[in-house]
Amino acid sequence: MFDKILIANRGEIALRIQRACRELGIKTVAVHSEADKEAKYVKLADESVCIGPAASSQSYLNIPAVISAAEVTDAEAIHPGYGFLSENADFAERVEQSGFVFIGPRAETIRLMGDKVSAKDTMKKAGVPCVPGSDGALPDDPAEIIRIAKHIGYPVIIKAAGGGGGRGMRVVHTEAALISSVNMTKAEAQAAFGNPVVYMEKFLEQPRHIEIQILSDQHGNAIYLGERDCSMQRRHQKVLEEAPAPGISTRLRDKIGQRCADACKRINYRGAGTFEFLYENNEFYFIEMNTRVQVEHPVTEMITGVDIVQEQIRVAYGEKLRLRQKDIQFRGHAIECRINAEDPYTFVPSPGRISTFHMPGGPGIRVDTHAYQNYMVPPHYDSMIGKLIAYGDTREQAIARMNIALSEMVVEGIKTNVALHRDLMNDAAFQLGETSIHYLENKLGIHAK
Ligand code: MV4
Repeated sequence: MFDKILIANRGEIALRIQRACRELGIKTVAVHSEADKEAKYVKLADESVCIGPAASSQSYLNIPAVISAAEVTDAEAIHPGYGFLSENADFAERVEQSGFVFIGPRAETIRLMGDKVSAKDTMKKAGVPCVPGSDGALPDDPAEIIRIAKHIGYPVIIKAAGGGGGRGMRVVHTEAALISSVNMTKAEAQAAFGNPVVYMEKFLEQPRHIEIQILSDQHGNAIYLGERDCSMQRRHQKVLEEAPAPGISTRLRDKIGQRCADACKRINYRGAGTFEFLYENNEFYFIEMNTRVQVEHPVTEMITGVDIVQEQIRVAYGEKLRLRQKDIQFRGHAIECRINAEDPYTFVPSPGRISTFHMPGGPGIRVDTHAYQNYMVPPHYDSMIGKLIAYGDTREQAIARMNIALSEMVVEGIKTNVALHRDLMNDAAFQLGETSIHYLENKLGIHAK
């Protein structure tokens, strides 16, 4: 196994990765910005290196600084976590060219999935069901674009190949608006991603966002770890996630999961990955693939007993997957509430010093956080300060335990979104498992474009 891993991230995921390393007997190197130098997870690592000033662009996104830190500490591999450089194909390439192992897929796989047109094309060919739409990129000829939209049927959505995660999209309801919408989306895509390529899909009105977790090794083995429902979101920021997704049958899970695992084998995928789907009228439609560990991975860990971060590391080292599909049992239900330093209803960030910090516990409760009493939440990064995960034999028990845990949780000195989570646990539609990607924004009275 690796002797030493550098963790190119911060916050709760940096601590989560350290824990996985420690259990595998691997030494850890934390890299941090000047704003994070006093954080406890930095002190907990075997070694730490300051890689730059507070601004992410000069520290956590600074590729030469991260690689130099790996060189001076003699680390063998780099774990990128989520966000920052985790899905940067150029970074993965430079890591490997510098002689380190990138804990994630090969650079070419990241690049393939980063381009949403090639990702969709690849998955369609691999037998993964996709949203009906244009066959690849839209052509230039307006008459041709009009013909494609007519064939799909309105409303349609125009998406940038270089986008993803909600960036660079536009819904079109009528033929009259089509060509100008395509042109505007292309111009925005060129400005934002340096790539004007766009594609078209049928616009699904009230879907749920359900994703499939996979693990794949470099020896032709791939398994699925079931699905997560991530529909509860606001402005493309997930608020809470759960596994399994309410109302998905074992048969449907196995069918879509096996399609994803087969696709991984076909593209010789390496590591952990997530297939993102829209789910409407009992059908899954692939939209994007994420080639990193995700924030919400713990709900899958809770219902399968698999440590996804440890498996990422083992697979990156070159080991064969130790688990076969038949070894994976889905048991119980898990919900994750993302705890953010922000106003619970305006969502305005609320950095500052945490004066009181009391975390809940008891059966089925897991807290993934790097925060503590007196911790200073820096203003420079994402506002998430931790994740509260509740497991139960049933969804009802997970909700009941989450309610108790939220009532025990005390975070003072900054604002948090705990009140929103308390509200959601008692929301009738949530309790029935009857929400969609638009539910929370409607509940909050935001009528997003
Ligand atoms: C869609 C869609 C409806 N129909 N595609 C937004 C994020 C990006 N990953 C894909 N997104 C969407 N694609 C079709 N054909 C609606 C969304 C969407 C969405 C998707 C997942 C989670 C939250 C969302 C919020 C608004 C829109």
